[in-house]
Amino acid sequence: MLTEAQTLTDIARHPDDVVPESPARLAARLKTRKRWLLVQPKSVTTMTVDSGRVSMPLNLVMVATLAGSIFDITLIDERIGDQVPEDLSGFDVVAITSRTLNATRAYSIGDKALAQKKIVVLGGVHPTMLHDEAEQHCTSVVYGEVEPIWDELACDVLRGTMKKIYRSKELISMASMQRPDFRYALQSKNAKRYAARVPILATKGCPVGCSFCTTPVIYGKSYRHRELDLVLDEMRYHQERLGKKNVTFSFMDDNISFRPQYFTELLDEMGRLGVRWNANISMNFLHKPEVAEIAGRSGCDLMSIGFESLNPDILKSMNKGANRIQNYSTVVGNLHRNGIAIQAYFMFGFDDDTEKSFQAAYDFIMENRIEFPVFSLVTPFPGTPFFEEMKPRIRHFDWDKYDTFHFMYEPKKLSGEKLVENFIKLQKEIYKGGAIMHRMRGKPLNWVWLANFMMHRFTSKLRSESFL
Ligand code: B12
Ligand code: SF4
Repeated sequence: MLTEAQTLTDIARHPDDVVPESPARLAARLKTRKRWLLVQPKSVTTMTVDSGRVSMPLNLVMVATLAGSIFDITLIDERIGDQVPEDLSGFDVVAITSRTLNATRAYSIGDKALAQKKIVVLGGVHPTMLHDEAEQHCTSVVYGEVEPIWDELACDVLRGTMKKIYRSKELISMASMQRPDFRYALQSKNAKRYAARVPILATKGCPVGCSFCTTPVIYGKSYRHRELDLVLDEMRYHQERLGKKNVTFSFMDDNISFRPQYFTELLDEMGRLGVRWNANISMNFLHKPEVAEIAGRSGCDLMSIGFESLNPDILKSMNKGANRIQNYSTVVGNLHRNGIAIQAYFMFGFDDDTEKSFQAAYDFIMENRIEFPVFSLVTPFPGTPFFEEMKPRIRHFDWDKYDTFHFMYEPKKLSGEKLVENFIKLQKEIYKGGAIMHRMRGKPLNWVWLANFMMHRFTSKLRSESFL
C-alpha cells in the first residue's frame, strides 16, 4: 500500500507536467491546506532589545506572507508573551527563525516538534551559518533568504518530500519580495507589545565587509534595492491602514545609503509623503552637510551609526577603515543641525583596547551630546571570519551567551574582568540622570527620551558578575 506522502509525490510528478507546477496549483490539485506554526523564539538575555516593546519580526512576516496564500498560518512571538503550545497536533509544519542569541531555544522547540512528528523548518542567520548543527534539530534548514527557494520548499511540504537544506544558487532581485502582511503578527492578543514603528525594507546587503559581521558572508558584497515605487506604495498603504500621515517607519536595511542617487530620491519622496523614519546608515556619506539636510527634511528622526571604536588601528583590524575618526564630530554636527538624533554603536574588547578606550568613548559621547549610545562587547558570531580567527581563544560556545554583553575572549591588553567592569561602568555613567540631561537637554520630547529612561533603568541593574 502506498503511504499518503508517496501518493502525493506521484500525483505531483504527473508526466504531463513539463514545467514545474506552482505551489498554488499543486495545493489546489491535491486539495490540501496544511497548517503552519511560525515561531519567533525568545532568548534568555536581559538586554532591552528582547524585552519591553520589541519590533515586529519582519523575517517571519515575510515567510507568513508567502505561505499564507496556500497554507493556514499561526504566528507566535515568544518575546511578546505568546506561548508555543505543548501539543502541536493542530499543525503540520513548525517553522522557526533563529539568530545565535536564541538558537538554543529555537533548537529546543525544533526538538519538541520533531518528537511529535512535525515537519520542522529552521531559518535565519544562525541556522544559515551553522546548518550542520541546525540540521540536528529540524527536518530542513533554509539557507539565507526564503524568496528564491519558496516554490521548491512549498511544493516539497505539500508532497511530503523534504530536503535537508534549501539553498539558492544565487541571490535574486528584491522585486520577488512581496509587501509584508503584518496581520499575521498583529493577530496576537499580545500585539500591543510591538513597537509602533513599522518595519520596512528598501535595500539588502552591505559592501563594507566588516570581519565580525554575518552580512558579507551571506550576501557577499552585493547591494540590492527594491523599486522605489514599491517602497513608497508600502508606506502609503500603512498611512491608509493607520489613518494618519505621519506614520513612523524603521528601516531593517543593513545600510541604507550605498546608492546615493536611490537614497536621495527615497528621501525626497518620503519628505513629500510626510512620514517619519529611522535607519542604519554608514557614516561615509554624512560628513557632507547636504545629505543630513535632505534627511532632516525627509522626516528622519534617528540614524543608527556604527562608530565602533575611536582607535583607528582597531577600525582597520576589523576592515572598517572606511570609518574616518577625523569625520566623527562633523557627522554628529551635521545630523544635529538638522534635528536628527543619533543611535551610536560602540564596541569594546578588541586586542588594542585598554581602559583608556572607555574614557575616550565617554568623553566623545558627552562632548558630542550623542542621544542614544549603544554598547557591545565584540562577539565572534559563528560563520564570520572573526569567529574562525578567534576560535582558539573563545571561552563559550553556549549560544545563550552571544548577547554581546558576555566577554567571549580575553583581549591582549585588558583582563576579561577589567573589560566587563569598565564596560558596565561606562553604561551606568552614560545613562545616569545627570548625563542623560546633559546629552538630551533641549531635544524634542519623543521616543528617544523614553529610550534613555529605559536604558537608565536597565543599566542601573547591570552587574559585572552576570557577564563573566
Ligand atoms: C534590523 C536589525 C536589527 C533590529 C531589529 C531586529 C528585529 N527585531 O528584527 C535591531 C536594531 C533591534 C537589532 C538588534 C540586534 N541585532 Co540586529 N540586525 C538587524 C539586521 C540589519 C536586519 C534584520 C532584518 O530584519 N532583515 C530583514 C529580513 C526580512 O531579512 P532576514 O532577517 O534575513 O530574513 C530572511 C531570511 O533570513 C529568511 N528567514 C529568516 N528567518 C526565517 C525562518 C524561516 C522558517 C524561514 C523559512 C526563512 C527565514 O527569510 C527572510 C526573508 O527573506 C540584521 C542583518 C541581516 N541582514 O540579517 C542584523 C543582525 C540580525 N543583528 C545582529 C545583532 C548581533 C543584533 C544585536 C545583538 C545587536 C546589539 N548588540 O544590540 C541586537 C539583538 C537583537 C535580538 N534580540 O536578536 C546580528 C546577528 C548575528 C547572529 N549570528 O545572531 C545581525 C545578523 C547583524 C550582524 N552584525 O551580523 N537588529
Ligand atoms: S558596515 Fe555594518 S552591515 Fe556592513 S559589514 Fe560592517 S557591520 Fe556589517
